[in-house]
Amino acid sequence: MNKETTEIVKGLLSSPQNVAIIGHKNPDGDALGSCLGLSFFLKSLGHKTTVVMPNDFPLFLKWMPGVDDIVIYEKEIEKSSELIDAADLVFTLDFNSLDRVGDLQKVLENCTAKFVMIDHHQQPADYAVATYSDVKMSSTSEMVFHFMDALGEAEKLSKEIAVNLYTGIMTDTGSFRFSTSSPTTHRVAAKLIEAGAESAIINQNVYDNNSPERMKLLGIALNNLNILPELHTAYITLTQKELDKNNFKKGDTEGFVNYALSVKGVVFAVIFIENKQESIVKISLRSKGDFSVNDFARNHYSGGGHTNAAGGKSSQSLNKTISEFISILPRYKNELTHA
Ligand SMILES: [Mn+2]
Repeated sequence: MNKETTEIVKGLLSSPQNVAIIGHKNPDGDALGSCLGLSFFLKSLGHKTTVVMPNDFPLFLKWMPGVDDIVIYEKEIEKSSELIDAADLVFTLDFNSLDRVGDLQKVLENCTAKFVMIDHHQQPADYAVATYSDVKMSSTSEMVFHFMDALGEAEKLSKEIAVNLYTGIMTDTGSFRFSTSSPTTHRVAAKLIEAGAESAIINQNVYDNNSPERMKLLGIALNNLNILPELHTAYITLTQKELDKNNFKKGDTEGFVNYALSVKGVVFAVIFIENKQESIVKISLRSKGDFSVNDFARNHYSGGGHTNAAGGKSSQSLNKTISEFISILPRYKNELTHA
C-alpha cells in the first residue's frame, strides 16, 4: 500500500470507528478470509466491526473463525441495512465495483459512510476515499496482511487473523499453484503459519469436505468434458436437470473448471452452468499463460476478473451459449496457440 493511501487510512482509523466490512456476492474463500481477517484486526485496534455478505456461502467455508457473526444481507435485509447506515467506514474487499454485491448495491450507494477498497481485480471503480488496489496480488487476503504491515501493526497478527488470511490465499491461488503466488506470497504464508495457521488442517477443512452429491456431480461434469485440441481449449457443461438430479447446493461446482484446465495441452477452460431460476448460464473461465480470460469474459459474457481466472454470464439458452462459444473461438486461435 503506498504512502498516500496509508496516511489516509491512518487518519480514518485514528479514533474508534463503527466499521462495516463487505465482501462480494457468492463469497469465496478469499472474500471471507480477507473480510474476517480484517475484522479481527480492526477489532484489535479498538474499532467496532461487522462483516456483511450479500448472500450465503458454501458449507466448506463455514468453519472459518468468526463466520458465525457474519450478517447475510439476503437473510437479514433490515439488520444489514441498519448496520451499514450506522457505519462511519465501509471497507469493500475482494471486488472492484459496487455492482458485484447484488441487491446490497443500493444500500451501499445510499449510505453516507466513507469507503475504503482493498482489492486485486482489474480496473477498480472510483468510489473510495482510499483505494488499495494491486492486480499483481495473489489475493485480497494477502493484501490485508500488507495493509496491517503498512499501518505498522504487523504484531497484531493473531491466530484468528492468520487462519482467515491463510485460507483466502490458499483458495485464491489454488493451493499456491497459480502464477500469482509470488515469493512474497510464500513469505506471507510462512508468517501466517508461524502465527498459528495450521496448513494441513486448513487444507482438510476446505478440500476434504466433499458431499457425496458433489462427487457424483463432478462425475457428470467430467463426463460432459469437451476438448478442442486444435484450439487448446476444454469446456464443461452442466444442465439444470443434471444439477437437480444430484441435489445441487451452492458451491458444489466450485473448482470443477480446473479439471478442464488440467487436461494436457489445454490453456483455456470454461464451465457453463445452467441456472433456470435466474434464466442465465453461469460461466467460469480459467487460463494458463498470457491468454486473458478477463478480456474474454468482458467481451462476451458481461463479466471479468483476472488474467487467468474470470467469470461471467449469458442470458441465452445453454445450447445457444455453447454454439456461440464454439463459433467465437477460432478468432482467438492465434492467441490460444501462443499463450
Ligand atoms: Mn480474491
